Amino acid sequence: MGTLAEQLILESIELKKPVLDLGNCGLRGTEPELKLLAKCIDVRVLNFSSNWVNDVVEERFPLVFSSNTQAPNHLTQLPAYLPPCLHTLIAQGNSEAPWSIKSLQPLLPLQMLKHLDIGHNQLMSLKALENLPKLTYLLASHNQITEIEPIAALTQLEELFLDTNQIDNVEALTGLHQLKRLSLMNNRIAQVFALPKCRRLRTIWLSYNQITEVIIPKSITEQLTYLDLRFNQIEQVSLPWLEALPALETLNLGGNMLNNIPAEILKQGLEGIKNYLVSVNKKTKRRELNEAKLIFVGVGEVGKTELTEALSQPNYEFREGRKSTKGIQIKHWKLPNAKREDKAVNFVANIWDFAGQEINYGTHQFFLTKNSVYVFVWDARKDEAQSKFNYWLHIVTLLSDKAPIIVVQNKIDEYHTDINRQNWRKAFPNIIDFVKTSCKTGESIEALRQVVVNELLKLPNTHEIWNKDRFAVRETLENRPDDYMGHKDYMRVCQEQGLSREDARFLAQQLHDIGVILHFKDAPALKDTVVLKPEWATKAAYQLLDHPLILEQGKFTHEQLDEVWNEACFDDKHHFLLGIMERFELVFRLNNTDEYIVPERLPVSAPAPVARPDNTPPLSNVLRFEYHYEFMPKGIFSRFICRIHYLIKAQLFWKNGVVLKADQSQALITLNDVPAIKTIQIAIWGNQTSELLSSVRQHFDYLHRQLHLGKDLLHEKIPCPCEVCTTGKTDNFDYQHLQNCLQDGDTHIRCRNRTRMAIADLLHGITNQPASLKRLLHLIDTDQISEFFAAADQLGKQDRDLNVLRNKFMHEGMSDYQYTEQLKVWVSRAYRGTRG
Ligand SMILES: Nc1nc2c(ncn2[C@@H]2O[C@H](COP(=O)(O)OP(=O)(O)O)[C@@H](O)[C@H]2O)c(=O)[nH]1
Ligand SMILES: [Mg+2]
Repeated sequence: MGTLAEQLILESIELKKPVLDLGNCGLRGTEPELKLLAKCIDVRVLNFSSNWVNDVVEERFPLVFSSNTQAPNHLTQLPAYLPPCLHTLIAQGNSEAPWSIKSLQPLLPLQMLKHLDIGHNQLMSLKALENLPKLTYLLASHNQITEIEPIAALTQLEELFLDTNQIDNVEALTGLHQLKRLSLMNNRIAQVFALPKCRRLRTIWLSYNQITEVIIPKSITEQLTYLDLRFNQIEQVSLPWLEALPALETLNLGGNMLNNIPAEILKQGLEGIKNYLVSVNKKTKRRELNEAKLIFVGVGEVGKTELTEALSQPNYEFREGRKSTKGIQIKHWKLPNAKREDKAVNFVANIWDFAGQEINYGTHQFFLTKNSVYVFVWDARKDEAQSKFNYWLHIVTLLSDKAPIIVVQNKIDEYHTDINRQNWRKAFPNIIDFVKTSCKTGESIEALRQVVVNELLKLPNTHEIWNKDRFAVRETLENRPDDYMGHKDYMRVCQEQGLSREDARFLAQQLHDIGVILHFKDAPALKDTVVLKPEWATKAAYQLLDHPLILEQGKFTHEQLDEVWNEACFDDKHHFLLGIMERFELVFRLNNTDEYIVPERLPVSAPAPVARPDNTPPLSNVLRFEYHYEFMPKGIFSRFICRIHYLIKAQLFWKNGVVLKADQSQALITLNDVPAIKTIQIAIWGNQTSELLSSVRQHFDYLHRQLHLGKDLLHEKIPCPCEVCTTGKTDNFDYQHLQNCLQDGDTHIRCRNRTRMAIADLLHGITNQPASLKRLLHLIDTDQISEFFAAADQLGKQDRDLNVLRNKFMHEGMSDYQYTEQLKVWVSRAYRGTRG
């Protein structure tokens, strides 16, 4: 009887067994009986080890044990002869007592070999493996390998284990496109380590090296699910790095010197690490907005522009007689030494410097925004009336929703005087301070700067937290040289900076609000363009309003715009700019003509047919209504004309008046802005006076609302129609008062001329609009066209005209200015004859 090994070999030859287990046979590899192995032509699997890893299952290593029970083997070499058709060879030494195989030479004839386990030996070279291209599994851990160049030839390799060797260079692995698992634990891989480009790599063990950074080539990032980096010298893990590994399920980072992830987070595994990095990232990516509008207002020539220079220019020097500019100038001013709660802040004030020309007041209402600080400048040589204290303080207070105002008396080097500060402050509690300055001598400029900076820092919206990507978008927009860009282009910029579409839209609104861009998202004709330089649009507006042609006649044609906007910067944008003008209600297009009207620039006197007194019926047959303003914002009447233009009768309009016609009724509406209490008077005659009045009032209601004119500044009046009042001393009843009296059960009231009037008669024809009408008009005003049609249907108001309009909307996506006007005409018709 020979050795156990001999018995097992012979048995396997005889029985043609494919698996030959020679583990625990006390072998050294040099025994003569091992020559018999050459005859084992049926053996596919040959084992010499006491135990081995059969295969890796889900990153675990289940051990298989030899079924023999003699002394463990201790091979000093591979047997010189091996079964020729071997697929799998297990020749792994014991971890406590490594073997001493040094050469793989005997493997050379094994062209079928796929699986080789040669761990815990004394291999220094893998050279012989070059000739075994069919290998799919190689375990050569715990050897003395320094070089793995020969492995480059093993293109079928799927699993490669080379732990505990002396490898420092793994370039040879690039190109092993079948490789799924790679283990290089405890080698000499140092510093920045680029993972080999193996497309199918899913699992990598790299622990116990000296890696400081792992670079992940794009080709493998899609697949990688398991990455073990324990006990290296990694100091930082970044979110982008993690995000480049979308499939990663496990990341082991223990035993590194990470300085950007706390230990307790590391324990939470990949999800915990990711969440942590995301939250940190958000925090560091965010900062306060710290930006606001600083708006200078006041009449012309008081030194507004000079003051903006004095405040914002570090090396400012007063220069007499600088040329004044038209329109609006916008400057970006980085506040010096701004501090909030003792912390320095980078704060930018966008200074809006208005030209004081009276004739441009109409446009101010669109730029006097909330969340801004105002500086109202006056010059002591002009008194309070000349300086239009009342006007500016009122308009700013109304439109800005009581934003802080600093009242500055400038040019005190020439003259100065005192005003009753208490009174002004009582009327306008939002006045923060009164400062007296001189740009010429520099007096109190620093004091003014302090007050201004303080107020800017206090504005609540400047504390708003913004993401860095939003700032990035902003910066991109600012660095563009263009005056405007397409909305699509804007969205692309946002997308590039990582903003969602919704964020991008919201950002546009905010940038509009802080005065960085102009974007009219609610206006279909305008929303496709984002104005990057608001000055560009205002310049266009002033160029039009101040053009000799318009100053003379108050009107122009589309062709004439080529002359008005003849600069290259306005090319191709006439239509858009005209749209802005229409939107701002500075201009309207005359029904069915190519003519545009600028009401503010129309002649003051009425055309002849209106001026003739016999044109209107006796006052007793006229329905009258009036608005009395204790404060009247400029441009209100011109805007009304623009709004109501679709009812204008035969070109009967002038600067302070308009004649309307609707079916059988006519209206004469005039502005009287001479007296202290300015008035707008409405006179309507014909068959359907009540309906026409209702249309007219709807527009005034809208304007009053928009200008924040409340009951304290505005009174609705009904002129007394008694004979005495209509022929001589006129009296008015307060509309609200009449309604109250009626509600209290009164039936009659006496006018100043002692005529007893029935309250019901006085109120006859002056109905408040039905809520449904208001709603329809509101939907049009706010560009909710689909909702408008739905509401009209719900009210049962469909007719042929509405269907025509609806089709237009559905098929052409119409909802430009002209179109919405048509809708309004339809509404006013639909409501004629209905009582509130
Ligand atoms: N003496 C004097 N002149 C000033 C002062 N500030 C501005 N000016 C002059 O007043 C004129 C109008 O100034 P400007 O800033 O263009 O006024 P704006 O129309 O309100 O912007 C210019 O000639 C300035 O040089 C000042 O403090 N003292
Ligand atoms: Mg100026």
